[in-house]
Amino acid sequence: MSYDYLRVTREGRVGVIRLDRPQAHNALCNGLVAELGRALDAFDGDAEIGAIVLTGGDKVFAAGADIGEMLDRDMAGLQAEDFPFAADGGWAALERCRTPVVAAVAGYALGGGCEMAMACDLILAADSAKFGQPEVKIGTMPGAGGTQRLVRAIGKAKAMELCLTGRMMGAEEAERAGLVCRVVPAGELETEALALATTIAGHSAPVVRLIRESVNQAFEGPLQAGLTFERRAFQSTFAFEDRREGMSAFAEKRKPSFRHK
Ligand code: CO8
Repeated sequence: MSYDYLRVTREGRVGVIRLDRPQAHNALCNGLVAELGRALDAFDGDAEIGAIVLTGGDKVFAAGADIGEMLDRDMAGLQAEDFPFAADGGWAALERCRTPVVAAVAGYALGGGCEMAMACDLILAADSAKFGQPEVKIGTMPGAGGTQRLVRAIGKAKAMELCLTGRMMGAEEAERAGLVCRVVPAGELETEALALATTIAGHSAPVVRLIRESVNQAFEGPLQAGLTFERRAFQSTFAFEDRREGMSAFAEKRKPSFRHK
């Protein structure tokens, strides 16, 4: 598959997608989002891929939706295609992707860029990362999860401040607030993101799927429903050979060799 706005590679069992539209600070034009959907779907359907890294450039992860493209849009048109769940389905592909996606963020992750990182399963940040929802400054508002995922990730107080003022939050603050799992020196972001994704991809894929869905239950739903979901998911790992292999390997003091990767 060839791409105009992405660079797509693979490192062992990790699929790497790099947003590559540097002249527009990786603004998320429709073409880019459509390509992202294709790349994600391809990796998600590939049994040889156990995790995905989504990253951008050194200075910008993504500066949000493409403002030029949006300038002359009208409400009826956006509503008809349910933008950003556009007809080409790019954004929806990110929402439905079941392979864990690590967002590796250096520089600006703003507006739709911040929302894109938050739609991933976890965010690893370079110390240069800056997160924000500046839509209010251009007369609009977050439209792809900014007012929802940000609140769940960092709480109402800080999310409200960021969305109402457009202020950017640096990497250290983002880690303290719980938006990112870790901050690493900018020069080590790629290596660390690959290491993180490789660790995930080395585990049993069906178990990883259940853990991911269980954590998302906590993020999305009420506690009792989440606890029940988790118990059932835990119990169902006992249907996998990989569960027996993992525990046997521990007892025999050797590394497990998981069958379902
Ligand atoms: N859209 C289009 N072009 C952009 C965007 C953007 N979001 N951001 C930057 N660019 C372009 C600039 O126009 C400029 O192009 P040119 O060189 O041709 O003039 C080039 O990228 C470099 O930008 P700057 O000169 O502004 O670079 P600076 O380093 O001075 O500033 C900033 C970097 C701070 C990132 C600045 O560019 C900026 O503030 N960008 C806009 C950020 C923003 O407002 N984002 C929110 C957009 S709205 C949104 O995301 C709604 C989300 C709804 C869901 C979307 C799903 C896809």
